Amino acid sequence: MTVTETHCPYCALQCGIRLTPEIPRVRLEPAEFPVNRGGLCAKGWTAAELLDHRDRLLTPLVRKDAGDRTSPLREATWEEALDRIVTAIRAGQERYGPDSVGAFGGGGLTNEKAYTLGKFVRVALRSASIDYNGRFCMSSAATAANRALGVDRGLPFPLEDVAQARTVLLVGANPADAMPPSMQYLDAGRAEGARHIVVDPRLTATAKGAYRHLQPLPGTDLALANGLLHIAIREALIDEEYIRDRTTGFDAVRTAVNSYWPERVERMTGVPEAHLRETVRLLAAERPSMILTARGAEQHSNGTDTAQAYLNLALALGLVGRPYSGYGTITGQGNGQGGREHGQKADQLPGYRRLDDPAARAHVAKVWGIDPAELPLPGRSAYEMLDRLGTDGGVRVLLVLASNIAVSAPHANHVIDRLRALDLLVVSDIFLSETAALADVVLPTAQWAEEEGTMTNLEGRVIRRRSALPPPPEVRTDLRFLKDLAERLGRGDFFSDEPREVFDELRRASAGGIADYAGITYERIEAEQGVFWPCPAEDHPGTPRLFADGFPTPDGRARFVRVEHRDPHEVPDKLFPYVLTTGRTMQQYQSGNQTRRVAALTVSMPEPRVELHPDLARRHGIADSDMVELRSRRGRAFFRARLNAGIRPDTVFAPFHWGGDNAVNALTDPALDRHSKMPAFKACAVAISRTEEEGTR
Ligand SMILES: Nc1nc2c(c(=O)[nH]1)N[C@H]1C(S)=C(S)[C@@H](COP(=O)(O)OP(=O)(O)OC[C@H]3O[C@@H](n4cnc5c(=O)[nH]c(N)nc54)[C@H](O)[C@@H]3O)O[C@H]1N2
Ligand SMILES: Nc1nc2c(c(=O)[nH]1)N[C@H]1C(S)=C(S)[C@@H](COP(=O)(O)OP(=O)(O)OC[C@H]3O[C@@H](n4cnc5c(=O)[nH]c(N)nc54)[C@H](O)[C@@H]3O)O[C@H]1N2
Ligand code: SF4
Ligand SMILES: [Mo]
Repeated sequence: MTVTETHCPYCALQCGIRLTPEIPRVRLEPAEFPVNRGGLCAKGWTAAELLDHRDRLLTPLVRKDAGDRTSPLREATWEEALDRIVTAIRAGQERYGPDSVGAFGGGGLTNEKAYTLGKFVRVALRSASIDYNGRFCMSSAATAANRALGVDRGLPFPLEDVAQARTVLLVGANPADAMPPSMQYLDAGRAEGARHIVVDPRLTATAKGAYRHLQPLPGTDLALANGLLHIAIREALIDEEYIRDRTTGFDAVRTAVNSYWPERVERMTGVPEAHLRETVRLLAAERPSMILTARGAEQHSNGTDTAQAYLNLALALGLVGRPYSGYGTITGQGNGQGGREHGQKADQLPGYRRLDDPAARAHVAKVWGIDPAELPLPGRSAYEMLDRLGTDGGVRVLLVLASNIAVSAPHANHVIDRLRALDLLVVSDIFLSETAALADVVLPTAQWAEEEGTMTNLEGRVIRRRSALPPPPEVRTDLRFLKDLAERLGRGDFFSDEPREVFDELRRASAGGIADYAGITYERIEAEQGVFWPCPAEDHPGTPRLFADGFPTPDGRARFVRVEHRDPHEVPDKLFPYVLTTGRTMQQYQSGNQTRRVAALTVSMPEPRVELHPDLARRHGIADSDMVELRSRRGRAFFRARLNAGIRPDTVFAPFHWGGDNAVNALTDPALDRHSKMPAFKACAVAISRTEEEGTR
């Protein structure tokens, strides 16, 4: 019996699992990997169910009548599917120029695939049009970390360090539902008396076990952070020596936070002054301490500045680079970290290099064997690209790999309209997602247990995804599909569909960059249970902990950045009197295209529920389990009510794992953060009412 040690297909924790061949397919068990240590959540336990699921796409699909999207999808050969794609690419580029063909990628793709997709768009399509769903995920925290620390590695320390911290401030993070096995580290700390302060408008499972729950109005986390720093300065809790020796720019921040006095911050956020003072005192005195943010703080039209405000606080307290201390963002998707390093971002080349940096262009062009002048310039960010699909100057032919944007993009009905306006939509997926259902060509792709490659987890640990079984006969990996397509475009020689070969090229392309993988090999990953980047040489041990000796900025110092509170782009008014915030439930994953097909998960979480405070519900005559209609300026959606005394009475919460009438993204605000281009998923204005309409599912 060959046992395959690999990792869960879903979130960034990348729990280790073991697959053993068994009739009908495989047996899945948790492995003793350093991150999960034998733990798995319900999604991981049931992941193998999808390998031979009856809904699985097993052949390419094309429209019965090419060019008519109202005609049904029918099975096709790869030849026919690729021909249709190539014909549309040629026609589009001839008529509208190279940038009219583009790609939308995903943070679930292996490093090899994300790298190849970025290269494919620049080298085979010679187009600037590529971005990916990570823009909707941790782009705000990434932008802030790059500004402050010169590098964006979600956690700059192994997850196990969290157990050693005496104080942890968790801002807009709910790991108890989003990464259940990670709770063993939080729980270990709590058992030793660590104080955890959870900042969330809802009393979550994470908040319930914490020392303190702060319940701000959504979108006021920046004011909260500036308020905490204000108190730290007033009470002489800041680390003057650290600020002097290891940072620049503090004076401007000191001036900026001057006006965030506690009474004012209490009014802005709703968090009592006493809790503000207690939080700073714990962070400063009960060390080591950590500040961790996740999507609750970051997915706002001021998300970058919000993450920045927490970085400012962490730096002022002298936490960053000290043992079991510092700032981190909890990355979300399986390869959310690696997926943001190797070039599927509009402005990026492999190794976290910048596409507009001449030295970076020269280095990568050399590895790719092209003239640097051939490389396009940076393109548009995810929502900016989607917003212009099918318009003058916009993308006309779009390839979507590993994202279900018809469900997960903000202002989803508009995005669906734009997808319909394309000349050709190509979607590669495992199942017919809501996005694939709109496509002209659908391509079936291999699943996690059928492919080789690497993923980089939330700690910056590069790990291996291993194949336990072959994909079904007519199913190809995304690497193979991209190579096949490149061949037809006359650029096949530049591409490989052999993961190891791609990884070796990625290592060379990333060498000398910020995310340097040069010293990482498949063999080392296996022998060392993952290797932490940066790892510039094969005899380099890798870097589990960053910043002990300095920061990768030109002067080696971390940078303070002055940031000010701004109201969310859309605030409640008479017509839309409540704040809608959105997020996750434990049993479902993302757009739900995978987990909604797993029987055990759907039984325990069959439909989305909107969480309402009982007082708010009463005011609208809503009882638990009633159907509720939510309306925003952009659309409406239906949810069954769940009364929850632990949520703010002015705020409602709904998950985004469903489409159609239950799509919360029909409501969300696509206002973008001006630095990261992150949409305001976590705050828009809505009206609520009880309804007899059920909506479809
Ligand atoms: N079960 C499950 N697990 C997942 C995923 C999944 O879809 N399902 N997705 C994975 C991915 S890609 C990601 S990015 C991570 C996300 O992981 P998290 O960021 O932990 O998850 P969210 O539920 O999006 O948001 C966290 C919390 O933010 C709160 N919140 C909302 N608005 C605000 C606000 O304005 N301020 C503050 N302070 N808090 C606010 C919400 O109430 C929520 O409890 O999870 C990963 N893990
Ligand atoms: N309202 C609201 N909206 C949100 C969020 C929120 O908190 N609130 N969170 C945002 C965040 S953080 C994220 S990360 C996004 C996620 O949203 P999406 O990008 O839609 O994420 P998934 O549902 O994981 O989509 C991945 C798709 O790729 C398929 N797939 C899986 N593996 C592969 C592969 O290897 N190759 C190919 N070709 N396909 C594959 C899956 O079946 C699935 O259909 O949603 C964002 N949208
Ligand atoms: S926590 Fe994430 S990686 Fe671990 S089993 Fe659950 S979904 Fe998979
Ligand atoms: Mo995410």
